[in-house]
Amino acid sequence: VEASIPEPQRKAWLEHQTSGFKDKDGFEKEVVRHVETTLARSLYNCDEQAAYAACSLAFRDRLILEWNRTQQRQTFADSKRVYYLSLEFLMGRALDNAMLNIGQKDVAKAGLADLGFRIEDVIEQEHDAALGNGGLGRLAACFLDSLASLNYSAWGYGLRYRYGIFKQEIIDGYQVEVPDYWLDFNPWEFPRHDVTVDIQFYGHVTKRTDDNGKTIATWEGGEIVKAVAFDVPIPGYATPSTNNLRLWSSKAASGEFDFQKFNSGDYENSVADQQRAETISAVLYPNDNLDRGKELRLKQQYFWVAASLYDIVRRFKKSKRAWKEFPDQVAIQLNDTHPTLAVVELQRILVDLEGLDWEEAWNIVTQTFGYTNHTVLPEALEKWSVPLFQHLLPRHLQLIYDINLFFLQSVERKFPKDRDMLARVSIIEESQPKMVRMAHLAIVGSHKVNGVAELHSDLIKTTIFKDFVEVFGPDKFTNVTNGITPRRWLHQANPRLSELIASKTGSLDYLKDLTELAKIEHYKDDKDFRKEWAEIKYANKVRLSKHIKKTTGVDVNPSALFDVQVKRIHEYKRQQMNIFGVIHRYLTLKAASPEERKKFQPRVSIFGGKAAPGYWMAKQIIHLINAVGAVVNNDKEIGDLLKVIFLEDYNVSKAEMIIPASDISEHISTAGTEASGTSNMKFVLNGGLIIGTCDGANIEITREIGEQNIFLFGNLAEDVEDIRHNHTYGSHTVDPDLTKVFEAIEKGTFGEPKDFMGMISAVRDHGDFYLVSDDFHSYIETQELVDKAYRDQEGWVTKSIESVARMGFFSSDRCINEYAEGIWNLEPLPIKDQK
Ligand code: 6GP
Repeated sequence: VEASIPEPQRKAWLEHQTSGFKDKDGFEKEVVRHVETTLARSLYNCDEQAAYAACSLAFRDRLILEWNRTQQRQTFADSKRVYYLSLEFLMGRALDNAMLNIGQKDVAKAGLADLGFRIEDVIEQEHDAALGNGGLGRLAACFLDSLASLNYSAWGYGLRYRYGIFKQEIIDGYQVEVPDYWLDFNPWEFPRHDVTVDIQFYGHVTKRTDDNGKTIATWEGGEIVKAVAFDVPIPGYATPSTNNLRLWSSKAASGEFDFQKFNSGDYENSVADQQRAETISAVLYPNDNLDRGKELRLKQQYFWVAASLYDIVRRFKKSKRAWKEFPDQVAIQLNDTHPTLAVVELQRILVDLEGLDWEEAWNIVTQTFGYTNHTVLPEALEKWSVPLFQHLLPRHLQLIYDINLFFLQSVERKFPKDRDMLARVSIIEESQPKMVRMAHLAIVGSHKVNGVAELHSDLIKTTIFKDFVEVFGPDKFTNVTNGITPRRWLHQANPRLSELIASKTGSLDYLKDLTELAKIEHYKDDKDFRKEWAEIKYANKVRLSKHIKKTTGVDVNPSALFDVQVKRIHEYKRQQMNIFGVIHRYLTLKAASPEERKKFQPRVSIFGGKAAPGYWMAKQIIHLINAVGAVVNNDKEIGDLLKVIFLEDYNVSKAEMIIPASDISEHISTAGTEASGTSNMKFVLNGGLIIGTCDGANIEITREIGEQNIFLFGNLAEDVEDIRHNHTYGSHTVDPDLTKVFEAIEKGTFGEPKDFMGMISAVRDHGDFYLVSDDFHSYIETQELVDKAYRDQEGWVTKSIESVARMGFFSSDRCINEYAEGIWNLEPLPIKDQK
């Protein structure tokens, strides 16, 4: 890079490299400069918000230099890149992460203190970048961190939503959604007004035959919307590598407004096009594990995919390579089926615009794409109606029909006369109306399909994609167990624990190779180490207690057992079982004598999570949790023995505070429904234990940390189907303890019973699809084991230390290396003179 700088600019460039802040004074100088010039404020008028802004701008300046250099390095190397296409990136805050990854948080802390600020308060000013719903979006964010930290040439592509996931307020126990104005001040994005792509919708297709007898299809008419790039730098940890996340924003192709309409006085309509266009990137659909089939959503998908592919192809074409080399230069990962249109769009570019033969083009396409499935829930498997496709993307529908025809012909050759097989694997579902099955298209268009934990990857092969294993053979299907970045989820969220670990492993290098954690197991009997371990957990609980007091007004005792379930509210995740269990505990306590009560382990049951705005049952669950809290928390007889807390507006930055404060966390999905889970990994990495079902990554966590360190319960995935069948056709009786819980609710113990009848009748009258009653007894019993284990504090600390020591496998670095080797065929780009 340096050698390529022209001589006249070289001196200035070299000086620039050494500018910035080498120490606290240098940092302060930069902050003051930004306050006074960029923000145009006087230092006397510098509040925490301004300090945050100036501090971010100072770090951003440093990031930009490395970012530019990384992009140049990758361009010069001209080696393969991976593009991670995700409709969600749940990034959380950027400043703390940037300071830690660059390795200058200490400098900032001292500098800010000189200026009269506490670094924690400054960090708190930042609004979360919440462009995602839950696990799928947060995984994408962890992957970006690992890709940069491991020096892979990688870009993320997503949408720049003007409103991310809504803010949740709890009013009278109910969830109320409030828009998320996150772009008020966002120093972490760079608009690239020069990087734009015109995206076409609607219109029609004409076909003609050229001189060689080849059919040429042309997509004409319709409307054009402009995609504008916004770039977000992604700093790697302890490396200069700074990758790019490119988010697309929509704008009217015609400019700000229609001059003709404006000049004729039609002001309202003069901005109509602008507003219509901007709607595309306006909001994130707030559904987790659910597909609603709305036209605007399909528009979002095509808009983002078409802009991204145009960009990727433009970059490839600069290298002047032959098309057949495309898959050697480009790997594209589909984060679930949301970007599956990319398969069709690349085929369209190659065949319609670049004139390649169908076969040649299709080979390129299938070698380029990989598809990750994140759920087996049928309500989340995307399908789009054929008439909608026909209207919005007429040429793409034709291409899908062609792709399907060739695919079905190949199936027919392998399974002659098996009409049922053809119907089952077809990309088109023969329903009324016909539907395009996006998962089928993604499988047919990719060279690898992966699940996100062992059980999940097995399940997709034996259930939803079974036929495809027969068609393509088993090697196309693989597993990559999810991981999390230890930088954010240990070092940043739990600095004291990170420091303690580093004092035993010798350095912070364990953040680059998480298997180094194993070293701390040697100290599990060391008295001082154990004491400090327990103290850190307690301090984290004190911090959370203060937050609980501030936000809910409830006093909780930090010495009580903190039991946490934070995640999206969903019936399959079974928060309803948790709150029924809490009610059972409350009834037991009420029935006990004051003497007996003393024997009970005090507990704080903490919930958090958003319900999709249209998900009635999930909202009812939130309401019940709050209603139970209102009664239990004010029951003088119960006091500290039980508290029930619902934390409002769970998001990434709150997770960073909540997770380190947990003693036990709940991962209690009906077996076979939670593809992996990733918060399970975060909790254990922070020294919390787990109560959970044999589902998703819980199984692999158990294998790594040992059965003695986890509280497993409930029916197994392999039995779920039979049990459900029995609910419908056999005799279904509700567990007696659960019946008592229902009776208490129906008596009005927690307010108006009819508000909660949906949850009760789902179990009692509608087949109990999620096996709440079947698992209830074993859940309650296992919670009693948790109480008992917690009373043995020494034993508990041993479990906690052993668990953390054995979590090395669950780093997203390991996970990304597996993708790179097994799916992308990608090597890191080595950096000379890296520390
Ligand atoms: C989620 C899965 O529910 C979760 O188990 C997994 O850990 C996460 O993906 C990351 O792999 N799936 C979704 O959020 C989703 O919407 C379509 O899938």
